[in-house]
Amino acid sequence: TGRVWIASDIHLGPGTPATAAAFYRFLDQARAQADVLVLCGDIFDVWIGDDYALDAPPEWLATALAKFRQAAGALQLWLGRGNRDFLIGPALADHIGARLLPDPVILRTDAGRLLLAHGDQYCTADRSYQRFRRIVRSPAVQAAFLKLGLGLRRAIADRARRRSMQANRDKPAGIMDVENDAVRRAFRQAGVRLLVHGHTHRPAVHRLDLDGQPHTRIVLPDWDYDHAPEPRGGWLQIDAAGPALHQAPK
Ligand code: OKV
Ligand code: MN
Repeated sequence: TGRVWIASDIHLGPGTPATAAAFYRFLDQARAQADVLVLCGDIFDVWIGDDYALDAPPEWLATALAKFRQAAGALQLWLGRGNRDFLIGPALADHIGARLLPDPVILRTDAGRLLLAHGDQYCTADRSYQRFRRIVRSPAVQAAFLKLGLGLRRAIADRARRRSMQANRDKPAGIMDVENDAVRRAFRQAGVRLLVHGHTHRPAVHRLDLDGQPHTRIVLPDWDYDHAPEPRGGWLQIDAAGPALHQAPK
């Protein structure tokens, strides 16, 4: 597969121009240095349907789509969806020249097989989020949502985001992280020794023993050059030498 770069949780949107600029510098670097670029969810902070992006995109989004297309001209671009942009569909993937990935998915790399996931599915202690997830991931509910006009979809999204921010304020930090049981289950089911995910915004390399074998869970960083006290972002590089986390330049 050559050199694979994996990034997630960029949360692109209209209000984060510095994050977008940093991420576009990263895309230029990926075009020059990587063979495959995998984005594994929450690339966009809000996604209410591909039609919204393709019919008359606002300027920040038109720019983002052009950057993705340009990247996809030079390398293979694989697109996973997250808990925010889970409504991304084949129309967007087509438009930017990307391949949509299932979540989770097993990737074969020069460093062996790995399980790639967004990560929200392992946050099983957050029961109210998992309830929300089951509802909005149901195909019937999604089809109904996508039939609504854009104005109504936008209003529902704004409301869901406000309610979620209120709810998260009252949640202890621990329940917003992944659960070890869910991680162990995922390892056993996939039969791999390496799990890569984002979502929690707690970048780290975790080592754990499972059935007497060493396993590794790598958590990707989120990107924030607009609000964080220290700009942050980064990616995982995987080649024959193994996985290596890289920090994006300040
Ligand atoms: C994404 C999250 C908002 C978390 C709604 C059906 C339904 C899709 C939707 C609306 C919201 C995505 C699409 C958004 C993620 C939030 C708030 C919390 C924790 C429906 C299908 F049920 F209303 F009909 N949505 N948007 N949250 O604004 O991008 O992940 S969103
Ligand atoms: Mn996420």
